[in-house]
Amino acid sequence: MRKTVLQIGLAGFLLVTIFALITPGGVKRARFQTARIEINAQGYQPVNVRLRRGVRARVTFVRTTDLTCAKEIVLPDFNVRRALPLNQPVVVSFTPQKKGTFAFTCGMNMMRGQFIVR
Ligand SMILES: [Cu+2]
Repeated sequence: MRKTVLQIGLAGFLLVTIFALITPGGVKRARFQTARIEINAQGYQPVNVRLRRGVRARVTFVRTTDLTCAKEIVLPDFNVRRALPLNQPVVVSFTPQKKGTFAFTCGMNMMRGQFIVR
């Protein structure tokens, strides 16, 4: 068994990394996908993040500024609310089960980004 990294690049969107398992029979099965979102003075970077349905996602949020109100991260559709200490990466894990767009927001629902699940 070997772990490989497949990278999917989509113009204007974050590079999402899919970690795949290659079985002895050569069948590729995605095990998890990762994304990294920085919260800086411009807001969420990137603000649109593509994910694949049915694959566990590990999304790292790292807040690098004190200039915005985004001191918490909320994923309402996935029952996630986490504090974002300055410069400390916070990994949120969830599995998107449905296609669609799913918001991530600050604690007051003012700053918004979205996961685009396909
Ligand atoms: Cu806010």
